[in-house]
This record gives sequence, C-alpha cells and structure tokens, in this order.
Amino acid sequence: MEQSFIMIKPDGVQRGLVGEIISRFEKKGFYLKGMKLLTVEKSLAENHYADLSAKPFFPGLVEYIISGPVVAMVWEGKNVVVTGRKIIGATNPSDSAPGTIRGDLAIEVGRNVIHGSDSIESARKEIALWFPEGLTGWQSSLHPWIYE
Ligand code: RTP
Repeated sequence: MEQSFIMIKPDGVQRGLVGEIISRFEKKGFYLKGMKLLTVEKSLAENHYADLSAKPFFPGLVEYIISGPVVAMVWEGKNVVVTGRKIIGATNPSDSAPGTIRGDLAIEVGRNVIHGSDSIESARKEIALWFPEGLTGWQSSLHPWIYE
C-alpha cells in the first residue's frame, strides 16, 4: 500500500504540536509505519532538500531543519501522498486553508511546521533516505473498518 514520508519540523516539536499532528493522520485512518525523534545532520537536511539547493532560501531552510529535533514518520494508506498534502495544506501558511495543519497552526513559510512527500517517487526516495534501517512490518486490525 502507498506510503508517505511526513516530518514534523523543529518548530512543530518545540511548540508541542507532535500529538496534534499525529492525531490528524491517525484519525483520518492512515497507519503509522515508522517514527523517530532525531536531530538532523546538516548533510541529511541538504540531501533531503537537494532539489531546492539553488533557491535563495536554501541556507536558511537547512539551518531551520537542523535547529532542533524533528519527528520523522512514515504513514501508509490509500492515496496517502496526495491526501497527506491536503491535510498539511499549502506550503505558505498564508495560503493554507483553515482546517489544514499549516492553515491552523502556522503563520510563516519558513516556519511551516511539517513536511510531506509531494509524489510517490519522492516518498520512496525520502523513506529510503530517512529510514535506511527499514520499517516495522505491522498490520492494523482495523483494516476492514477503514477499507471496503
Ligand atoms: P516541504 O517540502 O517542506 O513539505 O514543503 P513544500 O513541498 O510544501 O514546499 P517546497 O517548495 O518543497 O519548499 C520546502 C520548504 O522550504 C521552505 N520554503 N521557504 N522562504 C521561502 O520563500 C520558502 N519557500 C519554501 C518551506 O519550509 C517549505 O516547506
């Protein structure tokens, strides 16, 4: 089944939003397949955001991601990549709809609380990058109550 890499950024951890964010994904019906709290090495942050390395905000973005612990997660479910992005909301919280994580919990683009993979291919790469040790292979007993 489809998986997405979701990361609560340092501002989300520092502001005590971990439970709130996890709750939104859990309540939707997605399965938590991997989770760890870690302080990010600069090389990992640069690698994760390599596509943005030419952007003027790149150095600030890397400093932000390494500024404190993050919660790295893998969530699983039907259409979790696209639906996860909808739950998260637009990149700039000024444009994020109320009811989304960024729309409800953030103000500035450079402190937008959470990352979510933007495609199935990105998710595959990001999960391999952040969870080289692999994932725990549990299955939810709630499956028949979430999927027809
Ligand atoms: P993310 O990768 O973190 O989920 O964000 P995204 O796909 O919604 O947006 P992306 O364009 O990939 O940008 C990655 C992160 O860079 C920061 N950013 N700052 N100062 C700026 O103009 C600016 N633009 C983007 C944000 O933290 C964004 O989430």
